[in-house]
Amino acid sequence: MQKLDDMNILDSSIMNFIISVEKVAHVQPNNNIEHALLILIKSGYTAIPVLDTSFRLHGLISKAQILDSILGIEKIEPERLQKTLVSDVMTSDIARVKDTERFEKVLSFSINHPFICVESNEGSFLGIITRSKLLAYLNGFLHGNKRKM
Ligand code: 2BA
Repeated sequence: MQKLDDMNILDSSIMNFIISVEKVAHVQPNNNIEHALLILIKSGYTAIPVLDTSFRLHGLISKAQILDSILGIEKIEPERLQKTLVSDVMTSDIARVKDTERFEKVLSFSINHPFICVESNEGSFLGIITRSKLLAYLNGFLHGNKRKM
């Protein structure tokens, strides 16, 4: 089979795959983790981005991190839900790229990350690229291309 990089797919604009900011569930760093847990449960997602009021990306927060943070020595301590802030629990070690990044880069990030955050050059959060969108595109491309060969 022809190599993928001979087909220019690795140079595709990543903006073809973005889920734009208005469709992305998110919380703010100064929300408490009770609010974050409610958003996570209602949206159905495992983890979502943390954005400030200027739509700058601070990190991501997951159900597992929240549950871990309310775990006491021998019991769950739900009273911590209201007292603890998202900024105390979130991780800032996330997959993030600029909107000018190449497809190849997000594809390699998606091996270890279910979604990748996309920012403008000025640092505004633009949206996310999910592993499923990348795989769907790759699958369509390979099948479409196979038929042509
Ligand atoms: P997860 O929450 O672990 O979700 C894994 C996959 O489960 C999703 O893959 C999707 O196929 C399905 N899924 C989960 N919750 C769903 C829901 N409420 N409605 C429909 N399908 C649902 P992807 O769509 O590839 O998303 C990968 C990851 O990207 C998600 O991982 C989540 O962390 C994040 N994500 C996706 N869309 C998002 C959005 N609109 N807002 C915030 N985060 C999003």
